[in-house]
Amino acid sequence: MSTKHLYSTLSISSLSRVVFCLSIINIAGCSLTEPNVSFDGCLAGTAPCDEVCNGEDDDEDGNIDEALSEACVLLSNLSLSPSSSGEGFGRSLSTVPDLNNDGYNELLIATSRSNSELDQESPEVGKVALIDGASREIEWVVEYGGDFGYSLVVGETDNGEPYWCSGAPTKEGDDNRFGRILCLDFNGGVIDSFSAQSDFGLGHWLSIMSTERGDQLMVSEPLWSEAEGLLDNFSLEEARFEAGRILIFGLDGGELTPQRELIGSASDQRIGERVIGVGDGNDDGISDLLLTGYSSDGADERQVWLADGGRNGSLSRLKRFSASEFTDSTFGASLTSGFFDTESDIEILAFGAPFIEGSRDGELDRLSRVYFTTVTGEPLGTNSARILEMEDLGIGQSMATASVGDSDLLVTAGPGKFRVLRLVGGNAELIQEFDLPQGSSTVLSSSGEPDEDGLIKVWIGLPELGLVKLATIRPAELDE
Ligand SMILES: [Ca+2]
Ligand SMILES: [Ca+2]
Ligand SMILES: [Ca+2]
Ligand SMILES: [Ca+2]
Repeated sequence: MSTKHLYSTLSISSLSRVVFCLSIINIAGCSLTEPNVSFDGCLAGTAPCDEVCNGEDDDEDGNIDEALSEACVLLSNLSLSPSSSGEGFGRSLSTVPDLNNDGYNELLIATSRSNSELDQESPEVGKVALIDGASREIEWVVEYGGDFGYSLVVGETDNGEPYWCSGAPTKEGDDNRFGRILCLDFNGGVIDSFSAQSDFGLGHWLSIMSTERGDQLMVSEPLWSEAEGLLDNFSLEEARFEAGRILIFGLDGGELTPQRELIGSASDQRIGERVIGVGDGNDDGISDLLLTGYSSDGADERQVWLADGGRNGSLSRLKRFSASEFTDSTFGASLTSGFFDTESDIEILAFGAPFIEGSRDGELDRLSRVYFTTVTGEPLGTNSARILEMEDLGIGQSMATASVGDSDLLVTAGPGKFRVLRLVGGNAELIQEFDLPQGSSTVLSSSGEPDEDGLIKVWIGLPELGLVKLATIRPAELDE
């Protein structure tokens, strides 16, 4: 029995404003090793069979993978890659709401150096490209120095206009400012920018927090050391060394306006290497924060904290999570939240530890893990994967939340591995797993609502390979 593959390659010709162009490698064809395929009469090629999750139209009604009782998750054969040197392509990714009203969300892809290659004495130009979600052609590319594109978020102004912001964390030219954030519109025009003379750190991590008054931009600065804050009424008796800071901005009337700032409550906390807004855990009506920080007693292992989001000034921790094993400070490498439990309607928080070193039967054992908890810090189940390559990371390196109707799925990845998870009554359940190409870290972004084709798109950046891959999720048909 043979499996037939059809390979075709399509290159997009250069557009006037395009700095690099993508080639799309589309490998169509059927594979008999896909999950859930029934090896019965279908293979004889005569009668239509029941629809199963395989990317094929098994029941021959013209629709693919429809009317299934479980979400159908597939790794697409589509890959996006730049036609010239692709190193750093996919360093950050963000799905964009449908800009041209054709029923397909768009995508921003950044090309920027990896963390280990950043050199603040020698900044490089980074690029961010807007890709049309339906045609997958490049609409425009914005270039900027200072390793622009290192971080990337998409938000909405209070009057519903989408915008995007990106960090340029390295020194600009000869002046001695470190770190700039630029916010732009979707024609590629700059709306506003913010820079700070900070020790290396501003622009590494950005996050959007949704509030009733519109989206707020969270900018973290983990190595911040000062006594004076950005806001007028803020000063300490003495400077806190590497306490870290999180700035919360509004984008009102085309200006980035700092609204609040949170600083580490003691030196050495380095807060906000990762931070996201989550639900209200302490019942004061204000969204709280899930973030990383370090204990101020000099311990090296990074922790994950739930913190009071209503503060202005010193951070107030509500809960603290840490691993008892050695994680090489990868604890909290990725954070997300969603309604992941099929049996409950409460918001669940998730964080990843892509490297955990322990021992099993006296032998060194390396694992990666995703942890689930609630906004009040109640521990729930975990999901783990064994790491086979000695120095590699595993699942939990990156995460995204995919909304599939009433509940959400957690998508997580690490070098070579991609998993889709959910919770059932607090216990983690594996929905689907795929191998990814080896040799790269992973970056994930999931579209919100399904596109016109009924599919939620999860884009997978593999920056060391200069490749962006696509996984699709078709939500289960709801029983009426
Ligand atoms: Ca069908
Ligand atoms: Ca099918
Ligand atoms: Ca569109
Ligand atoms: Ca709160």
